[in-house]
Amino acid sequence: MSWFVEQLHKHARQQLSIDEVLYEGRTDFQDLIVFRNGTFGRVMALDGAVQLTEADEFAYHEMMSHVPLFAHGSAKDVLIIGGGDGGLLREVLRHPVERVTEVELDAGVVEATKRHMPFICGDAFEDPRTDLVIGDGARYVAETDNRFDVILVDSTDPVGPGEVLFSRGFYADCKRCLKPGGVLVTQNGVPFMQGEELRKSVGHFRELFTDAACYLVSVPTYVNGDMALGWASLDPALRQVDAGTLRARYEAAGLKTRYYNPEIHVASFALPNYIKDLIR
Ligand code: AG3
Repeated sequence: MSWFVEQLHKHARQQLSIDEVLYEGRTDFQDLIVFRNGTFGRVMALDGAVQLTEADEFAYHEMMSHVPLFAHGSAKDVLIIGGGDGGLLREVLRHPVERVTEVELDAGVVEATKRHMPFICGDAFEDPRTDLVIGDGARYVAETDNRFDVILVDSTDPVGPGEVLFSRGFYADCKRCLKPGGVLVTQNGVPFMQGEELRKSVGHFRELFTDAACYLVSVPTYVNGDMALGWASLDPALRQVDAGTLRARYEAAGLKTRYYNPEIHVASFALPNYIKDLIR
């Protein structure tokens, strides 16, 4: 049996058995592999880091989309930075949004996942509300005149091409692109292992936005603890929407979800003390 080794950290690694390699190569920006694993189904990794698996992608994609979208309640314009596999786009499109702009740097990620994990995006890229831009997300938010209710940053970790998506300048540009009452949500790593990353991001949010926080999601293949999703908004009330209001919105939307529900939405903002201390 051969093993895929994810070495994100100096003293800890994750190993997944490879049943079959479906694709392995180099895009214009990064190394990309898609393989099959007996427990997780199809797995996609970039530069040696697991990005998503067939079995557990629902947790991350549902929490990154439905928490900000149900908190907002009437988002029309959504921007996704990254997310080339289309899983997040798929979840966002389940809401009555008017337009979803997705800016992905690496066309190779879109192509490889469309081909080898087509069930992730379904027909999301063909939806008339979708506007896929292949380009640099940091540059996009620095230059565009478009404004958004919700901005979602579905990035890799802050090494390689994803690094700029954790900078203060990038977050400031995201703020510029938010409509009043808007919210920014970011992939912020596993705080037990990547505490500095979360501390820095939330520090920038605090300087730039009215409300700065993070919430948690448990994704089996993002190992060594819960993952943090950063939350930065211009309206503190968005983070305080109660479970009853969320339930009414969730039921009106008629969504069937496997991770998200209004109770977990509220609860995901409750943080263990070691994470509270990190972002204080
Ligand atoms: N992007 C986030 C992957 C982060 C993995 N990092 C980690 N385990 N520390 C996922 C892309 C899915 N659309």
